[in-house]
Amino acid sequence: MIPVCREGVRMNIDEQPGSRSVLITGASGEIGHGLIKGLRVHDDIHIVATDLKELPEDTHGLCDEVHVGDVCDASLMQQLIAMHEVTEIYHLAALLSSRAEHVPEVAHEVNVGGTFNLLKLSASHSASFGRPVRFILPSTIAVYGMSSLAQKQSVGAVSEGDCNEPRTMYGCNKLYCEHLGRYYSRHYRSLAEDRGTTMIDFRCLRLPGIIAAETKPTGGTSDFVPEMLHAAASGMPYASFVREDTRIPWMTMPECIDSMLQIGRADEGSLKHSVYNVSSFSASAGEVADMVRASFPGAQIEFTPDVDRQAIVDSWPEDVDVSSAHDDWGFSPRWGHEEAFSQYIIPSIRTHYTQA
Ligand code: AKB
Repeated sequence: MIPVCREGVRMNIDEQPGSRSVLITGASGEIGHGLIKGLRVHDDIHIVATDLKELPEDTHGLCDEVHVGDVCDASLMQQLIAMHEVTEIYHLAALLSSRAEHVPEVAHEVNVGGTFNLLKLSASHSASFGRPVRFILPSTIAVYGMSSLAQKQSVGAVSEGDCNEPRTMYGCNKLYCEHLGRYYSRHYRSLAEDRGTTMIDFRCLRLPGIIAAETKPTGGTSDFVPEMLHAAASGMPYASFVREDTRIPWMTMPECIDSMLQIGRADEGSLKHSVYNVSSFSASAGEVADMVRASFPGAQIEFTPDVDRQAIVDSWPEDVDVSSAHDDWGFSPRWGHEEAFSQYIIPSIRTHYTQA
């Protein structure tokens, strides 16, 4: 379907009549869990969640509708978007970096194919309903690629335009999807006579490693820190697959959810870019192990690096520059390194395993 919006008129989703209808893909994953809870606080939001897997009971009950299905199934996605008159999409479904290196072609199909389908359907939906669709995509520090460990250790906090040479399929997929989103929102069908005004409002966050107390990640290469914490809290030994000096940027899950909601609500006029770095602190595996041992004195942590996974993390930056996110939409981490552990990670993970 061809977009038929009015030439020169860019409608802001926040000025539209009617309530918000949000589609969340990959909703049963770690971020979906927190995002559904965060969005539910607003009574007037209609939440439609979809995933290949059934949602856990606690989040299922917070959604207006849940569909078990594949994000690559274009007719299912079209049906969901049209039937629920979707105004916003949080597209979380993806194969993460470690999983994707086992099945790179499948990763491409899901990570790129799924995003492409949704962008195309959003453009067509916004045209037929005459309303913009806000499209929020989590991207990743995996879009960066350091050429050597020496570069990683000397380059400092990288800005969005730096070192965009990803090593992994996941990083390549996400970098391309960032460009696709920007293309659909700013240049879609730029030579077509009837192109009208694009009505995809695309916003993207480059997330660092995420640490959650209530859920455990799977399939990522930043999993060494959350795995270490969950093992210690549940009294299990842990062998880290990266060296002690391995450093990347991090953020806690509550801050990740806050930043997704914050960019989702930001005033369109203030967003100078479509892609923003976010992060709260930078820490090495060894520094985290020290904090874990201080809180769980019996913790058994050893370091037995896996050459291939180590190479992936060595290609990611030690830190990212978040000044654009701060300047354009007010991003500010809730906690620094020590506070993140003392105020959220340790108490929440203790509670989680006490109640389990
Ligand atoms: C992964 O490890 O693949 C993700 C990421 C850093 O995007 N957690």
